[in-house]
Amino acid sequence: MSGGSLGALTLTGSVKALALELGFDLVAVGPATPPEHGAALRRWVEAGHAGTMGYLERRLEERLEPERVLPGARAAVCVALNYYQGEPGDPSWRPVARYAWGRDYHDVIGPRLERLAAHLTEAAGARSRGYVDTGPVLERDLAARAGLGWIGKNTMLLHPALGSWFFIGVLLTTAELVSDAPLADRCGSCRACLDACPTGAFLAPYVLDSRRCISYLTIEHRGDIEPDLHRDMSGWQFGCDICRTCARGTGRPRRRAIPSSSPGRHIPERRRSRAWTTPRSARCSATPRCFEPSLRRSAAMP
Ligand code: B12
Ligand code: SF4
Ligand code: SF4
Repeated sequence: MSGGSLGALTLTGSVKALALELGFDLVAVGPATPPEHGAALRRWVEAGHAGTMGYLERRLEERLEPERVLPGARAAVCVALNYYQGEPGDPSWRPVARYAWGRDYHDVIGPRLERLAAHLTEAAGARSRGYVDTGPVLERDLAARAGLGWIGKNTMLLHPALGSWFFIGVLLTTAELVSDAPLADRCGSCRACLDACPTGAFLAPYVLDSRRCISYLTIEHRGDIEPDLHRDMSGWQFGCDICRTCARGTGRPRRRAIPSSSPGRHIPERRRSRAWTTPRSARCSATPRCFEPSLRRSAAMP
């Protein structure tokens, strides 16, 4: 941690302790200033790499400046929730990326961020806003600067103990907190994840063309998928974990055994029956945006 008054140090210590108590695996604090790689984000959007994810462009200026999201924001409390679970007991889960095996992570992380916000209000009268893939916040960039992990060439945020198998939550706050130091890059000359991508989605290190990414194609994309890409999609039906398996410096990922990330049974059953209609699956998994046509199309792929 660098600098800071005694009050800020105490407050930082207390919010971090509460984050761990709430079940987050990691917590780190960084500044809420414009993200370090904002220019890369702008170039990426302008080049069309976001495909049809128009929300990334619509709220670009907010992504580039946290102050626009929360006026007076001074710090970003960044948390990680491990979702690694090894191999699925039921093999019909294999074509579903691990992040979608459990309860909807927004529902798990969001309320915990609210608890952190309430603590900062009570202790320091601060205003805070929590994000977990839910707003115009460049989460990996802010979290990397806070020291929650380093950004790998596959664009994932990685941590030496967890690999890239974790969700990120970001709480922007007006509270004065003490920042942590960023972690050192561990990729070096490795490029295993880039070479492993079956659809050639990486145009260069740190540059992913969503339009070729299986995760985008099976979750975000609406409409048909080019036959050439179909062939390369290695059977994935919802998301993709191929570039997630990074061994360098990350040790063996720890298994998570909390209810929030235990696979339910309804999703594979529904996939088999090709009748993914009920909103219940949306409530119980990380698949809220996974509506019927996408799933039908995935299930029908050769
Ligand atoms: C849009 C989006 C996607 C898109 C685009 C992904 C992408 N790489 O851009 C698609 C649908 C493909 C996708 C897929 C996945 N996603 Co997603 N996604 C997002 C979302 C909503 C925005 C990301 C974004 O702004 N992308 C734009 C690009 C330009 O930004 P970026 O990926 O962060 O890239 C940065 C670096 O490359 C960096 N950079 C550029 N040049 C350089 C150079 C150097 C030297 C360095 C260090 C950095 C650097 O600058 C860029 C801008 O900050 C975030 C949530 C959020 N609000 O932040 C979740 C998020 C990134 N996704 C997440 C997850 C879990 C996934 C999947 C693993 C799901 C799956 N299993 O299928 C895959 C992973 C694919 C991958 N390799 O990224 C997690 C990532 C957690 C983590 N540990 O990193 C997030 C943070 C959600 C969350 N709250 O947990 N996702
Ligand atoms: S596989 Fe290699 S290049 Fe990719 S994130 Fe891991 S260390 Fe970095
Ligand atoms: S998630 Fe899969 S398709 Fe997307 S970049 Fe990684 S390996 Fe390639």
